Amino acid sequence: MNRRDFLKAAGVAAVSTAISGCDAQELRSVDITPGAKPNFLFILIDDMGYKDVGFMGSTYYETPNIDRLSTQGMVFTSAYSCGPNCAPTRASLISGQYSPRHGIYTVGSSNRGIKRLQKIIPPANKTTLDSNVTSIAESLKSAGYISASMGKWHLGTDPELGPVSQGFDINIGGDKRGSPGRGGYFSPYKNPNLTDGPDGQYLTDRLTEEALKFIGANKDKPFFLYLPHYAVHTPIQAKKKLTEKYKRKTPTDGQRNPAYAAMVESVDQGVGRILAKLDELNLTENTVVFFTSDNGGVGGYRELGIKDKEITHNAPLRGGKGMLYEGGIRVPMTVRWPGRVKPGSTCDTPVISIDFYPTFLEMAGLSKPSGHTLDGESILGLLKRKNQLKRKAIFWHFPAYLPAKGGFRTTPAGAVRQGSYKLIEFFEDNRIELYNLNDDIGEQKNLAHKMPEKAKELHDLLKNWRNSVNAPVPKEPNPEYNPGKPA
Ligand SMILES: [Ca+2]
Repeated sequence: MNRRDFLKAAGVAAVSTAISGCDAQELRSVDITPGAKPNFLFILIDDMGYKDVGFMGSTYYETPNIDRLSTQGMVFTSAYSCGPNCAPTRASLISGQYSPRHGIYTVGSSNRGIKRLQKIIPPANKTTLDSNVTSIAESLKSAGYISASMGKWHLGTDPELGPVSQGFDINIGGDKRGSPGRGGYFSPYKNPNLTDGPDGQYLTDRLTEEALKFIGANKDKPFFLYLPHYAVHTPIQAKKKLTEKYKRKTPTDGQRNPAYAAMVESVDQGVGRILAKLDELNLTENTVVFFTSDNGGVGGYRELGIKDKEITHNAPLRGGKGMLYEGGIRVPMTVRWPGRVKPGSTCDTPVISIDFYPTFLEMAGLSKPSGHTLDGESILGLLKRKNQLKRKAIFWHFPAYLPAKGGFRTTPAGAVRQGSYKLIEFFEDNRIELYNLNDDIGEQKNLAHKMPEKAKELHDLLKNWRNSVNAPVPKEPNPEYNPGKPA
């Protein structure tokens, strides 16, 4: 049975049973030659849900190129984003740090939504990444890499706070905004960092073109291509012909939006063209390709009693973008590195956005930058199936409100995952929820009362971590809180 059939048969959930980690059996020892620097191609899809690709079990969306990529490398079934929405994850990726260190907890302000329903005052949120952070691009630049950011940046605008300010040699299309320019996905884009193409050119295709040009122009030097597509974030705008195709297709597993499916397929076509380019230029062997998302899919609204907001469907996961339930933070992820990573391999060890920075450094044989804390751990040992990670747990801190129709997608919260257990703490009322993801990936059975010792163990871990990173926990009552007041 191939992996896709396995995932289908197992309903995806069962893949997380081997939570202890990747198969320890080693592939073949291909040691990294000191000084040999691989290229890095990092494809980051915006808002792509855990099950929005074929290799994670979707039968509605069609992603043959991404699926092929996944069969040539390792799939991580417990990959997480640092934030349940865009900006915090991106800041963590670029800095290698958990959100309390860079202060970007959410998108925009931390008190979004109806103020009279907010019980506590959340800490202020930052919307830009400090230029004094030693970014991954700066670390790679000092080792001779040329780097480009192509697509959504969302952490500030050049020259002070955009990709170039953080060490990227090239910035195409990225600034403080979290969605495409005023023109949307079709040219004229009205994006100040992207020249318009021919009328009607599709943004995903354009970013692919730019990626192909960059790879061609830099085939002889080590490069880092950060390709954070604007897709598949709103506005949901797709090529008409592709949309028509999905209109004729029967929805499956709650995935039913033809235009969104077409956006996913355009991403897939772009990935196919880029992989073909690597083949053509004989760069495949020496290029590590990462594919993942910045947060969960826009779904999980039905549980909130909201029917019309769901764009994709994250089942079997609970919730979606903007929540610390698995649907908001668990993402698809695959890594390909021919000769180093066994084709068709799977890893269930939890990994998270901050792990990429140290992974790049280890793959390139570089030491950690001085004076800059890296919170993650290199996953190279997992990829080579040599060793497990040293850390005990991973953490989230989201002290912010995110609105949903008449209420909230989330209230301020934090979370920890240790082994198969995950604890979520909601700061408004100190409510604790504990789940065993091993047999409850959908987070339906709160074990907090049944397993008080386990709950305390994880809660203590979370509190200790918050102290270690000076995470601000909101406690102050909101004087405007007045749920009885008419809207
Ligand atoms: Ca996002």
